[in-house]
Amino acid sequence: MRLVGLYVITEPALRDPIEGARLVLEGGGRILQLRDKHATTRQLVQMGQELRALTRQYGALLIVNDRLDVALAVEADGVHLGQDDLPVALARRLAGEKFIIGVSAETLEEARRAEAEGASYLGVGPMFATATKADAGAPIGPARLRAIKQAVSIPVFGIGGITLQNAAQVLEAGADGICVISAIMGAADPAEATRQFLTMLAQRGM
Ligand code: TZP
Ligand code: MG
Repeated sequence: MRLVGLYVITEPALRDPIEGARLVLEGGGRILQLRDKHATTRQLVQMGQELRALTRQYGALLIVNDRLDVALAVEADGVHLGQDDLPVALARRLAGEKFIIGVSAETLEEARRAEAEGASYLGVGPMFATATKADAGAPIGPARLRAIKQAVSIPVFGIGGITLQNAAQVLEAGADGICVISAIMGAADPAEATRQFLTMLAQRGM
């Protein structure tokens, strides 16, 4: 499965991750990330195993945030690493060539280094103001994504404050896809919100 289009991330403060994931999958979402900053390792493994079974049913990708050990333990498709997490080159050595390794990058330098160390895709943001990640910092905007996209050859996803209304700005900057938390997990009907994002992407040929 290609790393493009809609990438939806769980957030337990907004919705139970398993229930949220089920609704996203029902709505057609095919890239899912397990993200829970407060869960214990055991809880992450438990949720990861449930999400692995669910994503398999739908032929969807499962990525685990922060934790390569948990990602490998639950047989996820990949891991997403921030700049303070396991170094990318080390993760690549441990996980092998086929494993998906996503990396958060805010600057051109971080983006180029992540690619050189073996990243599979980049998450670039925050595109816009977001209340979902307390330490997200000031928005870097679609213009930075455009510059990063021109500097690397791996897929680039925009993240942070992305809604149905502003997603076009991110896509017009050259993003291969968009990562969404609150506009889907915080929606009254996450399955319908997922469908709306997928329709918008399809209208752009994605
Ligand atoms: N990384 C950068 S911004 C962000 C993360 C995890 C939060 C994105 O959440 P939302 O609700 O889509 O703004
Ligand atoms: Mg992280």
